[in-house]
Amino acid sequence: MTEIRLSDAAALCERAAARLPAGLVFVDGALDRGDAEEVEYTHPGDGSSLGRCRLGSPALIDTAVESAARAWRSWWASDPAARREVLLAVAAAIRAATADLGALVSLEMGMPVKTAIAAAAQAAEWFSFYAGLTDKLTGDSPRVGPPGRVLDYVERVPHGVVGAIIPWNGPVMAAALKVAPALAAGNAVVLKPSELAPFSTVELARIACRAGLPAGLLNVVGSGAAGGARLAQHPEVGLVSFTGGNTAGAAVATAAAARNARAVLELGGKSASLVFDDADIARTARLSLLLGAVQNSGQGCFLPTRVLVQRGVYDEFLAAMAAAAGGIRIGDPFAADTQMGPVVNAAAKARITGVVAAASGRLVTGGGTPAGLSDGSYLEPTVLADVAPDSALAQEEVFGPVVAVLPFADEDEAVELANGTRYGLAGYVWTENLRRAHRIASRLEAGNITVNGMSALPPALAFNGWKASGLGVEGGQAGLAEFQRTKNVYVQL
Ligand code: TXE
Repeated sequence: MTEIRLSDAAALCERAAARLPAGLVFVDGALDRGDAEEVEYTHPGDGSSLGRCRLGSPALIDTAVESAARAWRSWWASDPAARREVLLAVAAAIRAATADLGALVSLEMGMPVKTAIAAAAQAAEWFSFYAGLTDKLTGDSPRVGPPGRVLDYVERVPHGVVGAIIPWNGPVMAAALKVAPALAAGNAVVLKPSELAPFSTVELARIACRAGLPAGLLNVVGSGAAGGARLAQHPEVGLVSFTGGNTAGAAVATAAAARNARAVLELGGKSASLVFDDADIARTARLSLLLGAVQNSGQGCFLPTRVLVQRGVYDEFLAAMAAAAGGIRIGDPFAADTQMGPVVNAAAKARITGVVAAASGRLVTGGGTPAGLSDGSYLEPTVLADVAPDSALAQEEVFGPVVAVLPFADEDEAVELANGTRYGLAGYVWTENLRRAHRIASRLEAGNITVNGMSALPPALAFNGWKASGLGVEGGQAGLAEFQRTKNVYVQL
């Protein structure tokens, strides 16, 4: 692979466009053009056309599931060390292709290319981590009777075919969080990316296949809600792992429950960031803007989009956020120094603009289109202060570059505000006081708490949404167990 110079944005964009897969379906190791409606794709960075592609129909989901059903049994019957080596080879192949994978993500949904490349490298880490668990799968042998009389053992075995449904906001990482553990547990995967950003995951499957992953173990069908619904309903799909919004998540969970299949759900969030008066205000204000509104243009479920600031430092904090906003480099997602790209498409830009216009609260910075960026779907990082805790902006996910700031007096009020939404995905605590950090972390009703920063989703962690934010875990040993089921064998000796 020729060295890709990040300095040449136009060349990188052209290279990505030249690498767009010719089809949105990859089944049984072969690229296939879809058989459903045709979609016109555009690059959100400048509105340029990426061409027209056909989506895959529910019938193609059936074909992909049949292919996976054929593949998983021989995969599970193979030597664990051999499975480990295959997944290590897949990880290495992803690592060698991070620039191309990252560029495809930038092209299809506008993520700044450096961030997208780093996300592809993190996806490789997930494959390496789970490769290492592939030959360490264990069971139990409970003592259920006198020695020599009875032997009981509990095996942890794969579901067989796993359905994975992901959103558009970080498709390569969203895919890795599901595909790597599912394969390590012995399953085959049918992956249904979002119809808004299907290209990078088709390429991911092609890379895995070229690296030696047997055909049929990772099938990708670029499709819309109908394809996702078919996958969730399919009788051969033992577990559905879904990442996306609450509405679609509920539909998936209902379809799975109707046939006693398991569903793991990673849903939306309105995660609170609690800034105490002993935090480094200038640093915390800048990071709060970067993490909540600039990063992926605020299009992330676990981002700190609700910032609660102790009253004594409230005005200083807001002034520092406004100052930080002035220095953000917004623009071409392929430019190496870009910090913030466009939102995913024009419809999202219009929706988010409407949310800001209707929001209660005082506009501190942003709210419009950045100067000189009328092509594409760019928005300024936007901060609204004095937001009423029970208002729509404080309660509902925007999924765009908009942060709501609210004041609080003391720890009790901060915790009450933080826990005051239907969500429970993440929580952030900014303080130099160690006891306070752990005291607050223990009181927040969310599955993922961070103190003084944000993690890059290392594969060993347990990422899980509480309340309306999800069901089940992704990452670590707990995430592997989600892709297994137990079989108890009782032997009368
Ligand atoms: O979601 P959608 P989007 C959430 C985020 C936001 C949403 C944005 O909170 O709400 O995702 O992504 C498919 N049956 N998260 O707009 O519409 C659809 O084709 C089966 C949370 O993509 O929910 C797509 O592939 N499938 C997350 C996927 O579901 C259906 C991180 C998601 O689509 C379907 C990122 C149906 N009825 C975004 N309807 C987290 N918690 O980690 C749609 N789909």
